[in-house]
Amino acid sequence: MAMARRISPFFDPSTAYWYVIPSSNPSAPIVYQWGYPGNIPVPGDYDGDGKTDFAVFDPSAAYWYVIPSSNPSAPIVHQWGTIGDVPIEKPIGQ
Ligand SMILES: [Ca+2]
Repeated sequence: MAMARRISPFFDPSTAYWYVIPSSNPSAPIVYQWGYPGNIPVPGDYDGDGKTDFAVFDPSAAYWYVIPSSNPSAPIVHQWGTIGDVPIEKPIGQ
């Protein structure tokens, strides 16, 4: 039996384009622009609905920009950290 293999999404920091292969429809990759060139991708489930949200951290301003999957039309903009900080992969303790 063949194992399903998940292909990781990626983020192009020079253009701020995301490239995602959805597990529900692998033949239709999603190409999505979110963030600005130079931003750091920080995808995660910020709204707690169990789905990963598009999110970037701007190290030049220490702002986080999140598109919550539960309400994509209301992006979350949040200042957290200081200029030059580096976001870590996962919250400590999880
Ligand atoms: Ca979510």
